[in-house]
Amino acid sequence: MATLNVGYGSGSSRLTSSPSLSPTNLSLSTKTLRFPFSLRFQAILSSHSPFLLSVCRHRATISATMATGSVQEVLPPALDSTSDPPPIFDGTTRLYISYTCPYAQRVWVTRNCKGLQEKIKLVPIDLQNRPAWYKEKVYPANKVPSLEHNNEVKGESLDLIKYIDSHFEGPSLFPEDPAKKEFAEDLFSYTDSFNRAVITSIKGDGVNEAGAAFDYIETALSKFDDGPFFLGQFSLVDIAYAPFIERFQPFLLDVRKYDITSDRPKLAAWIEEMNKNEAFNQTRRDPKELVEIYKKRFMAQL
Ligand SMILES: N[C@@H](CCC(=O)N[C@@H](CS)C(=O)NCC(=O)O)C(=O)O
Repeated sequence: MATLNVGYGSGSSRLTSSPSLSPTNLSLSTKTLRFPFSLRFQAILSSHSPFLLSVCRHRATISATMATGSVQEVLPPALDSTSDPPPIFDGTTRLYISYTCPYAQRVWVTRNCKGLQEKIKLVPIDLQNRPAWYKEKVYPANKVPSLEHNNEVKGESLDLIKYIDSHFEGPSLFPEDPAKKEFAEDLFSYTDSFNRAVITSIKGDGVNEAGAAFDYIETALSKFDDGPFFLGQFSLVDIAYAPFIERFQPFLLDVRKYDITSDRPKLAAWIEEMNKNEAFNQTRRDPKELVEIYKKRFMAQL
């Protein structure tokens, strides 16, 4: 069974390997050390020599979509009600996140995939003890994620991943092909229904809604056969779903004994590919922590 519980736990200050490090993880870390093949390097190569890029990609046995995580970023501690604000609107591009928010994670992964770790500064917020200045000075909606760029602050994760992809350097994470573009929009529109359906099952005592939602995903993953991702090749659509599936899979397995990959070979393959994506892995939490968060949030209401 493919599983997303690889266990790249991250503390508030640094990503560390969790005690449940699996053999898959070990090989991923080795691969990272052996092939420090940054996306920025790939972007330079692709503009100068697409052929050389493809050779390098082949040699490194990692695709552009998996590569950016090769630099292990030291993560800053989350800011809380006692923390001073950063020097807002000083020209720095800042991505305000919470380390445990799946919506913020979408934007964080996009930033990592494009190799923008130095261009877009992460500003983690402690949502449980939020600094007042965040609502007052940064983002009146008082949610994460938000992006401070060019003297403006924008929100909404799906808008932000598209904004970052089109306004910043790095490999494009969205296809040109009109059929793929159209399907991408359908899948973006489905994300909220997908999350609602699974959460309905999580709150209830059956898995009917979740099962139907994962069947929809399995069918969607079958549409293009030029790769294991939603649009064939890796794209923003994968980024939109990954943080949620990262949470749903271990929760449903642990609490409902429901394996989302059973009889869903496309989903199993997709999860396996996502597990190789270092840009994503660098944003992940220990699955046990994610299960506990969901138990507290949803099962307390039962
Ligand atoms: N639709 C928003 C949802 C963002 C969202 O709900 N973020 C949560 C954290 S996961 C939040 O900031 N909650 C704080 C609050 O609602 O007060 C998006 O896609 O960015």
